[in-house]
Amino acid sequence: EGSDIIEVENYVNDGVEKKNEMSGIAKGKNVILISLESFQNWLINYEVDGQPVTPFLNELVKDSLYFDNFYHQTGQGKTSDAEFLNDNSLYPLPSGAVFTQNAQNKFYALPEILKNNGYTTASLHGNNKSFWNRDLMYKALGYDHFFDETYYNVTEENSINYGLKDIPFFEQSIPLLQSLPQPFHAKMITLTNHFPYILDDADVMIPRLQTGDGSVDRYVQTARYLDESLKVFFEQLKTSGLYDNTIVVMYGDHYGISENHNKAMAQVIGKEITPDVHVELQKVPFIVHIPGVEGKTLHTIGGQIDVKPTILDLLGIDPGKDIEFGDSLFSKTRKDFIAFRDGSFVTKNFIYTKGTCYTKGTGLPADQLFCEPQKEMVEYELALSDKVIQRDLLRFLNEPIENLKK
Ligand code: GP9
Ligand code: MN
Repeated sequence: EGSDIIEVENYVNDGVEKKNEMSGIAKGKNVILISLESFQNWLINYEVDGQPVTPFLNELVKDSLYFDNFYHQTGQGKTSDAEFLNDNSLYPLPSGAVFTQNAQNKFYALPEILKNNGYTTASLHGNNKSFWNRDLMYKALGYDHFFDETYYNVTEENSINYGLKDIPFFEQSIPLLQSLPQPFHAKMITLTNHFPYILDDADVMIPRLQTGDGSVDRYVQTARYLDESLKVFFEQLKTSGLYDNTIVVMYGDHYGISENHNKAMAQVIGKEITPDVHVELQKVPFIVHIPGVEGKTLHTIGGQIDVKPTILDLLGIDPGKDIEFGDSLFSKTRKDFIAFRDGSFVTKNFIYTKGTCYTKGTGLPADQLFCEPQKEMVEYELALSDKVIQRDLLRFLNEPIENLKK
C-alpha cells in the first residue's frame, strides 16, 4: 500500500519551475497568520448607511498584497478545515472534519516545516483547547505551543458567544508573541464574528443592515468589530517592536452567510443568487502584509489550498519532498482551477456547480465542453487527496522507493 504515494507524488510534482520575483522576499521574518472568522470578501469596501464595514482593512489592503479572487474550500470542519487546508495544502474530507477524525495521522504541515527551518511555532485562540480536537491535532501538525483560553484573562465582560472577544484577544496576545523566540510562526484565530453574530451594545460601531434577516443584518456589525480589533492589533504590533520584522497574512476561514439567507443576500449584493453567484460568494479575503513591500491588488484565482506553498515561497523555504495540491499564488505556472469540496470549481472564465457549467459573471449556462477537462481533474484530485488522508499515506513520504514496492 506504500506504493500508492507514488501515484500522488507523480500527480503533484509537475516539475515546473515555481520561482518568481516574490520568492524569498520575506526570508527569516516572523509569520503571523490570522484567521478572520466567517469573513467573506464582499465586506471589504462595503458600506452601511455610508459607513464602511471595514475601515481598517480598506486602508490596509492598499498597503498589502491583496488577493480578491481567493476562495475558501472548507467542508463540514469549518474553521478547522480552513486550518487544515492552509497548513497542509491537502483538501478537507468529503464529510466530517480531518481535525477530529485523523489526528493520529502523519502530516508534514507548515509549522513542522518552519520548525525544521529554525522557527518557533504557536497557535493562539481564546476558546477551549479541545474544540475541533485542536489540542491533539496541533501536535501532529508541529505546533510547539497552543495558547488556548487558559493563557488569557477571560471574564464575563470581555467574552461573548464562543469565548474571548477579539479586541482583548489581540491585546492579551502581544505579551505571548513577545515571549516567543524569533523567528516565530503564530496562527491567531479570531472568534467574535461568528454566527449568530451577537455583540454587547458597547461594541456596536455601525448600524445594522435592514434586510429583515437578523443574521445578515447583524453580520456587518460583528465584522466591523473584527475590523476594529485588527486595527488595535496592528497598532500594538508597532509599539511592541515586532511590526518591522513580521509579515501578517490574513484569510477569511469560510462563509458567514449560508444559502439559507439567499433572499437577504440578493438585496445586499443587488442581484439574484443564481448557483454561479453562490459560488462567487465563497470568496474570502487573502491579504499578505509585508513591511516595506508596496501594496497591490492581485486578481489571481486562488484558494486556501495555496496558502502553505505561498508562505513557503515568500520565506524562500524549500520543503523538500512534500505532497501539496496547491501552488504559490505568485507562481506563473499555476493550475487553472480552484476546486471545492463538493466537486464544484472555478476557472478564469467558467464556474462549474451542481452539474452545470456557467459562463462567469453572466448567470447563464455554457456548453458543458468548456468545463469538461477540469471536471475530471477536480474529481481525480479530490479523490487522491482523500486517499492520502484516509490511508495515512504521508507515513511513506520519505521511504525509499524500493521499500514501497514490497
Ligand atoms: C471555535 C471557532 C469556531 O473555536 O474556531 O469554529 P467554527 O464553528 O467556525 O468552525
Ligand atoms: Mn469559523
